[in-house]
Amino acid sequence: MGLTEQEWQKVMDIWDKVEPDLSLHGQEVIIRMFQNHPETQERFVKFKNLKTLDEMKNSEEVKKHGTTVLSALGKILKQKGSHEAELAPLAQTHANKHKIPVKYLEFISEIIIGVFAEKHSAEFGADGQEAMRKALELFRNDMASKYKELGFQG
Ligand code: CUS
Repeated sequence: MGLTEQEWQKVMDIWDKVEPDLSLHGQEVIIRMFQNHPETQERFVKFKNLKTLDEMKNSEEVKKHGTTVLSALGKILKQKGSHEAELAPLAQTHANKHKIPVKYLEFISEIIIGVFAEKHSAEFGADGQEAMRKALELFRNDMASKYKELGFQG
């Protein structure tokens, strides 16, 4: 289930490309998420009212949330699996407050890989994508165990 040192290195390599422009990447991820999986948009009161693609693109809230999501994820990935301290509070709020099922975390993981691959096709090849997929799986599995401890079916 874990990643090799080389795989973590690939994850960090792509993160280095993404990090200088977290808000742009985050915005794309959130917008694509809402477009491909409209049910996810319903989870957030502040996003429910956004109807058109233009409204989403112009929304400061979407940009802000995209940055929040990717910075949280970046902090976790940098722990290379020893992410207990970073993950616990996130699991807590997502189980109890936002009620984000594991399924939605699967959606967002695939979208993250898709957006990064589009924006950085040269640096983020099949092996990099595979490494990132494994890292995000690890993240989701640990979120799922925490959800269970907290009594959230997820
Ligand atoms: O906010 C947060 O934090 C989360 C993320 C992580 C990674 C956990 N989210 Cu938000 C999520 C989601 C969204 O936003 C949307 C849809 C789905 C999911």
